[in-house]
Amino acid sequence: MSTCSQKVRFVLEEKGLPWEGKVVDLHGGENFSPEFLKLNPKGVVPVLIDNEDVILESNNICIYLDDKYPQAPLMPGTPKGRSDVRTLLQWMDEQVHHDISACTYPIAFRPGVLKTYDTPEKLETYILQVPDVGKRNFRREIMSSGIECAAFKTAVPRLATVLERLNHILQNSPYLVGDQLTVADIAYSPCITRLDHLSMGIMWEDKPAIIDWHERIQATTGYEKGIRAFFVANVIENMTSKGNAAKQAVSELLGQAK
Ligand SMILES: N[C@@H](CCC(=O)N[C@@H](CS)C(=O)NCC(=O)O)C(=O)O
Repeated sequence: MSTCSQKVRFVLEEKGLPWEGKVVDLHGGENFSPEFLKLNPKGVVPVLIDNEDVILESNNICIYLDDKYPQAPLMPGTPKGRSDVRTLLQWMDEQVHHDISACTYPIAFRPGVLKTYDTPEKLETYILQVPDVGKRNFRREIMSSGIECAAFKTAVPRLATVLERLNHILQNSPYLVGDQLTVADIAYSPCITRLDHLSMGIMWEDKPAIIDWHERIQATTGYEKGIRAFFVANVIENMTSKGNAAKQAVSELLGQAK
């Protein structure tokens, strides 16, 4: 259910490339094991192993796959188009992915983490496994305050601004860059799916261009085989019911931002 892994599987399936998956138990901290950290010192998924080569960073992996396996191209044919895709991916790396985590963890994952790591000592041991010090603080804040934390309160209005921007693009174009599916659409669609699972659809219910675009994306082979086929029902049920409980807080944050 990791949004970053979803986009890589989307690309693999859209291109019809053969691949084998290995599930990494994030909740159990398998991503912090010495074996995994040897592959990715940041301790995050996805990791692509292509023959002997280890490729990191989901957006980078998508572009790598498109470069190396040119069938069903997912990058535009012009320098301007490619530059527009890279801009959207950079915004995602700088902010959007962080804000999606800042919604998912406080709303949906926090209760499960607090149940598994059920003493302050166990929780701190879990947090200290995170290689990045800034991310440790982010996780501590989320675990201590849930949807009252500053990260959540910043993420909701900031994601609303991103959705405004996407809506503006999609009012004039069937896809985020030009008239064909690109890595930009593939990178952003799991975010919409995640917010939807978190019962946060209020954020784009007045944006028909986003609704139409996402329907188009969901009808692709890549989404069907790379994302929907891997849905885990009980994880989605947990996100949706916890998201329902947070709906009021989300609409208040959206209201304050107007
Ligand atoms: N910038 C990285 C972010 C990867 C990332 O944060 N992955 C999440 C899942 S979407 C993860 O592994 N989280 C586990 C953790 O942080 O403990 C990418 O795009 O690949």
